[in-house]
Amino acid sequence: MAQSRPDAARKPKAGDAAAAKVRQLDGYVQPPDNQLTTNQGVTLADNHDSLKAGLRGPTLLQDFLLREKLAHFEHERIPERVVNARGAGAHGYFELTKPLGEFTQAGFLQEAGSRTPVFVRFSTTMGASGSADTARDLRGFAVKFYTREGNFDLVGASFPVFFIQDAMKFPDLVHAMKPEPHHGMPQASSAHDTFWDFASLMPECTHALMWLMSDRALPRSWRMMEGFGVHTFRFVNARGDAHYVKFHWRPKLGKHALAWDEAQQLAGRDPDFHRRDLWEAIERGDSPEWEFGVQLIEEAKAGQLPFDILDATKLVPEEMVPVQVVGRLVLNRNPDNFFAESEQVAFHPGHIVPGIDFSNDPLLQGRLASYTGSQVARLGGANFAELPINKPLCPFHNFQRDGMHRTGIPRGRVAYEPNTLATGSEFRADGGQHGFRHHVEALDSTRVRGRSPTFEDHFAQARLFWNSQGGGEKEHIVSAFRYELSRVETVAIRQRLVDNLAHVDARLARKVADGLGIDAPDARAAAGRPGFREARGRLGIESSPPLGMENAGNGVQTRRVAVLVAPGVELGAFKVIAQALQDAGASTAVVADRLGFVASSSGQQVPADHCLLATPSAPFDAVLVPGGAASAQALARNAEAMQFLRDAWRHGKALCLIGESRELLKAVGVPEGKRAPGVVTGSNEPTTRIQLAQDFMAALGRRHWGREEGTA
Ligand code: HDE
Repeated sequence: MAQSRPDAARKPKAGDAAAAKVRQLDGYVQPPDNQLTTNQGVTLADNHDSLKAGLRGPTLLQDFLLREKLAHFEHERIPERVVNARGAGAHGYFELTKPLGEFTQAGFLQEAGSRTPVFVRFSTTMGASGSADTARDLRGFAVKFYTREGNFDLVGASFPVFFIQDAMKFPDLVHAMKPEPHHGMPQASSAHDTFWDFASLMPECTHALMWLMSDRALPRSWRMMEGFGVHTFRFVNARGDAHYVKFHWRPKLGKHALAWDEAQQLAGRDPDFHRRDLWEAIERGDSPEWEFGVQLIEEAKAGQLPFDILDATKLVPEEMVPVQVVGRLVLNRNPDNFFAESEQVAFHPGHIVPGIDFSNDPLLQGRLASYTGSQVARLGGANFAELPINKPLCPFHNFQRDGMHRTGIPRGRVAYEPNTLATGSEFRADGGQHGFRHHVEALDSTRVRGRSPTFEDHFAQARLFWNSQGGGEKEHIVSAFRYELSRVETVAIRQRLVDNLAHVDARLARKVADGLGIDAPDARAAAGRPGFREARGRLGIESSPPLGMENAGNGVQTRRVAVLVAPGVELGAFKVIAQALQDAGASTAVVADRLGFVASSSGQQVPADHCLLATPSAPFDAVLVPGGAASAQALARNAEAMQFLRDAWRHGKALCLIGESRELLKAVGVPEGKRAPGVVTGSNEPTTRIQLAQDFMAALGRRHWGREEGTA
C-alpha cells in the first residue's frame, strides 16, 4: 500500500495558513518554470556573460549573479563515505509473503501481501567514489525500509561473513585495505602489501578472505548477487519473546559472477558497469527482484551450534538452520537525482523498529556507535534525517532542535518534555504500548576487555567454504590468491599467508605457494603465531552446497547476447535464435566492424548496435556468430573480431557458431566437441534451427568455467 510523505499526512496546524499566505501574497509573480532564477528567486536575463567594466575590461565585484553561481559551485562536493564510497541505488518495495507475527511485532512483517517502500544502495567497500564497479571486493547491500513505524535499515553485504570479529579492529582493517598512505596506491584493490600484511597477521580474516578471493567478489550484476544481514539480529514478538535471526537476500536471476580478466577489462572499458546494468534494467521494466529469507534460531538452541552466532566471521549453514523465504524485494524506480538520493542516503544499523533488536555481536555493537558520526561528517550536521531520501514516510516529531541545515519549522514555545504549556507540541513517549522497547536480557556483569573463547576457531568455516566450491570455482580462488600475493612485494607476508591457508586446505595452500615460487606452506609455523585459533573437527558438516555458485539457476532472462556480423552474413538461423531469445527474456545486440548498416547475403540491411572498436565481448553474456562465407572470412581477417571471440571463450561464455562461422573456432584456438563446453555449432538448415536455439539457450544461463583447465 502506498504511503504518503509526512508533510501530506500531518494535520494542519494553526500557523500553516499564515505561512502559506506570506508565500502567496497578492502580486507575487512566479517565474514560468522554464526561466532561470537565482537562489533568491530573481529571474536571470543573461546566464552567459559576467558583468565587466567595458566588454574587454575586468569583472566587477558587484556581479552578484556570478558570485552566487561560483560560490555554490565551489561547495558542490561533500566528503565521500569513509568506506563503501562507490555505489548507486534504486527505489522499490518490499512485499511480505509469509506473516511473521509469531516471531516479531514489527508492523511491516505482519500481513502477507503488505508492501513497504524501500531505497536500496549497492556499493563496493574499498574504492573511492570514482573507482570501478567491477573491482574484486565485498559489496554493500543496504536497504532502507520506510515502514509505518519508522525507518528500518538493513545495512548488509554480499558475503554473509566479515573480516574481523570486533569493532576495535575496523579502522585497522580499513587502513590496511585502502590505498597505502605514503603514495595513495593502489585504488580499489586489496592486492598490495598492507592489506595482506594485516590479513596474514589476523587469522580471523581467513574465512572472509576465502569469499574475497572467490567468484562472490566479482558479481556479474548487482541483480545477480546475494545479500546478507551478516550479523545476528533479534526478532521480538508482542509477548516479548525473542528469537535470533539472520537475514538473506536471494536474487531471482540466480547468483552469477564475472571472470577476473573480464572484470578488469570492464574496469577500463566501463567503470560504471554495475550501476549502468541496474539503471538500464529498471528503465527497461526488468525490475530486479530478490527473495527475502530468514534463519530463525531459538535463543536456547543457539548455544548448541558448533560456533558462536555472535561472531560475524561465522555463518549459520543452511543445513543446520534452513532459510525460510518470507518476502520479496523489487526495485522498480531509478532515482531522479544521483546526489540527492544515492549520495545523501544515510544508513545506520541502529535504525530499527519495534519488533527488531540487536544481538551482542561486538562488531554490530561497534557499528551502532559509529554510523551517526559518519553521516554528520558527510552530510554537514545532525539534521540529515530531514533530507528527503532519509525522512521517514510516517510522521515524526520530537524536541530535538536547531543545528545546521534545519529544514523543518517546529512551532510553539515548548521544546522539552514533560510540559504543560504546549499547544501544538504535546508529544509524549507512549509508555511502551507501541513504542520501541529493547528485549529484556540478563547480562554477564563482569566488565572485561577481551574476546570470548567461543570465537576462537578461524578455519573450520573457511574450510567449509572451500569444500563447497565447484572445480572451476576452486581454480579461481587459487588464481586470485596467486594474483593478489604476487603483487605483494614482501616475501615474508606471502609465506605467512600460505602458512595460514594450510589450515584451510593443504592442496589450496600448496597450489598458491607453487604459483608464487615460495617455500611449501608450513602449517606448524602458522599455528605458532599470535592470534591463531583452530578447533578442528567441531563443525560437523563437510560442505554446504548453497555456498557455491556453480549450481545457480540457468535462466536466460535479461541476458545479453552479442551477434557478431560482417557483410554477407546469412540471417536464416540467426532470426530463429534471436526470436527464441527474445521470447525467453534475453536480448541481442548486433556488433560489427563499424556502425551503420551491414548488408546480409540476401541484401537485407542489418543495423549495427555497436562497433568492435568501442565494444569488447566483456559486457555480453554470450556470442552468436551467424553463418555466411563472406561474413565469416571478413571476421577471420579482423583482429578485433577474433579478440572478441577469444575473450568470450576465455571468460567461459556460451558461444553459438552457425554454418561457415564454425571455422572461426579453430582460428581462435577453441577445441571441438566435449572439450568445448558451452559451445554450440550447427548449420543454417531450417530443420536444425529450433534445436540450435534450444542448445544455445541451455548453454547461455551460466558460465563454463572448466574451460580454463580444459577439464569440464
Ligand atoms: Fe560499515 N560503515 N562499518 N559495515 N558499511 C559505513 O557509514 C563501520 C560493517 C556497510 O550504502 C560508513 O555512511 C564500522 C560491516 C555498508 O551508504 C561507516 C564497522 C558491514 C555501508 C561505517 C563497519 C558494513 C557501510 C561509511 C565495524 C557488512 C554503506 C559512511 C564496527 C554488514 C552504506 C557511512 C551505504 C558504511 C562504519 C562494519 C556494511 C564509516 C565502524 C560488518 C553496506 O560509518
